[in-house]
Amino acid sequence: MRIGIPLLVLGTTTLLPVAALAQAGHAKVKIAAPANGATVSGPVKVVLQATGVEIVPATDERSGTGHHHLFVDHDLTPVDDTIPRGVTGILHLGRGQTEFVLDSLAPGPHRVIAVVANWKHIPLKPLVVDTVRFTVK
Ligand SMILES: [Cu+2]
Repeated sequence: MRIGIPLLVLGTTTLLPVAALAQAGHAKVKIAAPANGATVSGPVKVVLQATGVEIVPATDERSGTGHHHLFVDHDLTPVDDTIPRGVTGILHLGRGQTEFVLDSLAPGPHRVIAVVANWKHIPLKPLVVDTVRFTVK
């Protein structure tokens, strides 16, 4: 028994790959820039950091992966539905990008919501989401 327990603990630790963490709901996204509450000059570069999920092009149909979406001054669409295309204020970073430059934001307050969705453009569950509010000078 004294030998068996440490071996069991070691085995459990080494058998937790990234995909398992994602499925366990540990995937997260953070909008690293702009900072929440910041006042910035345009154009505004949005920088995204995802953990627990592999960010890939939308053509990559594997579980444990996804691509970023930005809702710019736009509310989230229903989370069980496909994120629409061709809608002003909804951006698919479908080539697996982790940065996007917003070059036409008017001066004033803005809100950006980042959501990671799978190759079908359906948000991952539990939601992998972050929000920042900032002001353009
Ligand atoms: Cu998409």
